[in-house]
Amino acid sequence: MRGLVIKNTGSWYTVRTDDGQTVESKIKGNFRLKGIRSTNPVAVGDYVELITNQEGTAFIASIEERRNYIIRKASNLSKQSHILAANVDQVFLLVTVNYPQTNTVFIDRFLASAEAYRVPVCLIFNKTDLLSPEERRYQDMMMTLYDTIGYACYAISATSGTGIDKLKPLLQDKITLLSGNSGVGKSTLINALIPGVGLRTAEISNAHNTGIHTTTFSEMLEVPGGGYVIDTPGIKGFGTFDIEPAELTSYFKEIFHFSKDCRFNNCTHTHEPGCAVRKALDNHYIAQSRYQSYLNMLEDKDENKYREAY
Ligand SMILES: Nc1nc2c(ncn2[C@@H]2O[C@H](COP(=O)(O)OP(=O)(O)OP(=O)(O)O)[C@@H](O)[C@H]2O)c(=O)[nH]1
Ligand SMILES: [Mg+2]
Ligand SMILES: [Zn+2]
Repeated sequence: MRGLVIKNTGSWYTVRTDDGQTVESKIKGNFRLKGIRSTNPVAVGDYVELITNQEGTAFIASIEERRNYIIRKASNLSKQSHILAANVDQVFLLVTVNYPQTNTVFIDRFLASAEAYRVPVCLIFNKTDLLSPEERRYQDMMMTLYDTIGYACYAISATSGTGIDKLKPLLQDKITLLSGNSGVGKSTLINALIPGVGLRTAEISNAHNTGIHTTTFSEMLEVPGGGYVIDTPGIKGFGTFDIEPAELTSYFKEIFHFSKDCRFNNCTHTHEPGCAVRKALDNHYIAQSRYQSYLNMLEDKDENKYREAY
């Protein structure tokens, strides 16, 4: 029997079968991504084949090939990875200028990883009701920057409802992954989008101005009128895998655009003469923050380690 994994709590996976049943399932055997150890070999969004048993539960016997997936290194320093979700049509990356502060390196690392799998990302700036005039100006600047690069940006308040109606049509008949730091309001936004769903939310820590990891497992929820959104646990950092410098350039859209005029086609845009990227940076066609994020990801290669802060 074929089904879609809609929830993952530890070793149990909730699967909605093609004929509309909901079956609690466990993994049979050993699934592995090529060469990568994953903390969750089966992810929300996977299509699986089930073997049901007499107790009404089932074994997951196989996974269908994934159209795409969003993967990051698990936040400890191990080689383990974590698949956020599989087979998604788009990502809403929730960011907040404050309460908590989302940093641009985190945003850019996420965007670059999504580029690697060609998953479109919208940036959703939440908690606009809390911003000071200065923070609002900063937000406008960020929205202009990312919009110019080619990422659609929306400003919303999940609690007051501002801007929510603009998001609703974007969700229709699509599978949308919601991601972002803990406390940015992912679950609150889903509660606003799907009446009665009642996801747990909690105030951020006053002492640290960060979320407290309220959502602990990923879950796919049905949107009225068609489509699904996936609520996920907040993530602190976004560690990526073995990306070559040439590849990395292509994951930063505007850097890639200018890199075509670099003198050397293996230019890393750090020290080489005739680098069109650094020239564009000097001329403010490329934002400093984006270039810093690019350098930050290049360093992964040298240090060969994941830094918790990003
Ligand atoms: N003022 C204001 N508060 C908000 C807004 N959106 C969410 N919050 C509050 O922010 C806190 C965190 O919201 P959650 O929805 O739990 O955040 P989350 O992103 O799901 O967090 P994790 O599950 O830990 O990843 C809650 O107290 C929400 O009420 C908003 O637009 N404005
Ligand atoms: Mg949550
Ligand atoms: Zn260059």
